[in-house]
Amino acid sequence: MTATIPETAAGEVGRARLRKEDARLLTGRTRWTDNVTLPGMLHLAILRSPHAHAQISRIDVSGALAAPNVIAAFTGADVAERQGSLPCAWPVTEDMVHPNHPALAVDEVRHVGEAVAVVVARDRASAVDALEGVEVEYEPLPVVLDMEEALAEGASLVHSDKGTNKAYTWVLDSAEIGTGSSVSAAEAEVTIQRRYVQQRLIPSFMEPRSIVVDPGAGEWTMWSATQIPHILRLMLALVTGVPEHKIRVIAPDVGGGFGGKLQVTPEELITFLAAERVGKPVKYTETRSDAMVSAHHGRDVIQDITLTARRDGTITGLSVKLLSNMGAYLGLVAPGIQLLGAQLYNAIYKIPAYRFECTGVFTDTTFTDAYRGAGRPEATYAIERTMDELAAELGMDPLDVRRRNWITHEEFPFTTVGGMTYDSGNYEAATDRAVELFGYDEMRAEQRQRRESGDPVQLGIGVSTYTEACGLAPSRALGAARYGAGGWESASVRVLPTGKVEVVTGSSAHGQGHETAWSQIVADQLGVAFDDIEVLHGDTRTSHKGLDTYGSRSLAVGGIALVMACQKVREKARIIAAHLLEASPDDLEFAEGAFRVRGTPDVSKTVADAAFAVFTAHNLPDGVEASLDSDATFDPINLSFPHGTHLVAADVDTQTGRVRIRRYVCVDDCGRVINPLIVEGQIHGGVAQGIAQALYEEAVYDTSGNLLTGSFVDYLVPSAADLPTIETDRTETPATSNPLGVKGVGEAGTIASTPAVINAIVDALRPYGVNDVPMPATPERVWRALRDAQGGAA
Ligand code: MCN
Repeated sequence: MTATIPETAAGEVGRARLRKEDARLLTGRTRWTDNVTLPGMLHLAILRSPHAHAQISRIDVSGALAAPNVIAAFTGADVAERQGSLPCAWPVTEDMVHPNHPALAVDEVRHVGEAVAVVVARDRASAVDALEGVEVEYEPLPVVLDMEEALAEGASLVHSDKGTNKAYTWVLDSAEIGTGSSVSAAEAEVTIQRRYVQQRLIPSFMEPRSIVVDPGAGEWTMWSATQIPHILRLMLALVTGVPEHKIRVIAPDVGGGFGGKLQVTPEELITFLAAERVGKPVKYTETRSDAMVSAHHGRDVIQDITLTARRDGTITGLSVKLLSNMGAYLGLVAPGIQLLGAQLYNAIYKIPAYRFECTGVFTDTTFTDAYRGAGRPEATYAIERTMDELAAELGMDPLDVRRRNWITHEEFPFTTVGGMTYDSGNYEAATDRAVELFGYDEMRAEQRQRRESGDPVQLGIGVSTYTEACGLAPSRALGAARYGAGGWESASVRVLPTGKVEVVTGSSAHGQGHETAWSQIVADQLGVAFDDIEVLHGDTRTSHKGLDTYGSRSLAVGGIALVMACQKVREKARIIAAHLLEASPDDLEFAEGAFRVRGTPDVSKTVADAAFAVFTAHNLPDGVEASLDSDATFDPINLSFPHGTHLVAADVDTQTGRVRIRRYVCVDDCGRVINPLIVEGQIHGGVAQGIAQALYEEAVYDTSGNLLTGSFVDYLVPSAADLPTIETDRTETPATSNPLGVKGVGEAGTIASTPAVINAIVDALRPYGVNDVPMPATPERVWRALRDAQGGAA
């Protein structure tokens, strides 16, 4: 690694700058995919399966073709050869069962909402209306929704040709990888055994997915509300056979993704196929109800966890067995999602023995894939819930049982039983600060008092001391995990003749504020004004190389590529400035955006001076090319490991089951911070999503596989009014694996918050015999948990 923090910083990094992208986003002066309108553009509507599993015995689109304004209508059978299979890029085991995933069902449907026919019309309303003219006869087949039933002998099969509903089983054993002993040998004075269920969630991005495909004259352009324009282009080329250089993918401003737009979707391929058939631009914009049944879902994992410990609270072993619902098909990275958490069940603790096993299961449901946190919220939930159970079993304070087991700050770098090497962290500092802000002792005193007085509204205190692994990379580690791509990121810096700067990044922001943060980094690196920097992204023509945005990787990987590109620009500028100053490059120092000869502070040349000299090229040193532009690619040596402590005070009404979060205090550590305002916003959004899982959101199917929560009327995304004030603070323990010392933050809030909330509820109700409440902890469920704990007499 060669990049370093600049000799002098202009002080942009660390400033709480308002986001430069917000003016256009908030006033609507931007282009979302659905605003893209092209001459002659047609509109597409999709007929979706009402059955969870059925044979398509007859399908006829002639009625649709006869409808007004309809240009084309087709079925899966019509494109059976052409459509190939949607990709899954993470074959986690050699023997993983990988069924064909058609964009349009050909002869069988496997979940409600699967696409079966397409109508292309002059306008959207005509296309939607014409769907009524498509006749489909289905022969219903047996439906399997429950993962354990799906794995049982004689279960009906989602893919009959595969002979099994098991996609894979993946194992990590500390005794085998040499990071610990075997769990079977672990000393067990106390054993805590629990089953936790991560309910199915629906990533509720604000902007539904939208796609426009222009076939050009063999020069394809796809606009898509996607998180992954680069991966999408590559996959489109592989699936359709259109040469990669003939495909341009543009992700204009994208209204949120949360992992839900980390996908090569059936709808993208269908729109491509439609444009190909009609030879004209075609647009598809989904309704919210379409999104709920067809965009991939998240979580849906059953976790069996066993923790052994000594009576003094020291953990001796941990084993975890997961069932992970894949849904009907394998999403782009779905099989690997739980693997992203596999090495984090051991969390911040020193654990001598560990075993992890995950089985992926097919069911007749919408396919699942990444959702904010992806594997890490699941891991954190299970271990942080179990730590509280251990504390309760031993009569210890939940914080004390954590303190007894956590890695102390002197012990970093620390290689965990899961096989990761945490480079830096300070769990003591974050926890001490959270305890102080929260007033932990006073809260416990109030809790005691309310317990003693028999207050019908009990106070619960929830703790979550999380860490996570993000900054998705390094490429070699991803390769070792059989992931289909690398983990590097790229950046280019172009200094224009007037000294203004264009930055091209391979990351693809969809709400994270990269234009602002990247400008702050470049401003400091080059001594250029913040407003003189333009960040370009999301278009494979301007940014031809990138691996996009997910896994809280953009700053810790893409941001470093940017630093490296800036450093190359500075070195080129130094040579030109030295020439203009008639000095040796080695004698120059760079400060406040200018090169000066050491000891001669009055004469200087800026990066802008060098840029103009490059533009005229009248007076460049011999052998120096007329360019200040630079590219860089960064592939870190390690992931980054943010951490923090979240504390929740919840009032739980023992008569109604209602939970009210009274205080939410979080102290997070994402290393060096580029923009504190963005970081705080990310934590706020993440915490809101984690609370949503704990208290509100759940995708529910009926026994026939119909999604009962198919709109926002039934799928409860909390509003600001449902959420508490989130009190944030930070500690800063720089990462040692990158030159900026940064760690990711995009998912941290979600990962930390869910167990903190449920721990608070269970803590309130423990005196009543409650030791778990399923998620989402609705008033009814809390009330039932209380009633069941009291032998049915609440
Ligand atoms: N940042 C910073 N200092 C740090 C860490 C981060 O200033 N030490 C800033 C970064 O510069 C960036 C933002 O925080 O502007 C998030 O950075 P990072 O943690 O690198 O995460 P990514 O940019 O890669 O974003 C991905 C992450 C993920 S995985 C999900 S899911 C998610 C999230 O971001 N989806 C989001 N946040 C989201 N925010 C919005 N508005 N919409 C989504 O869909």
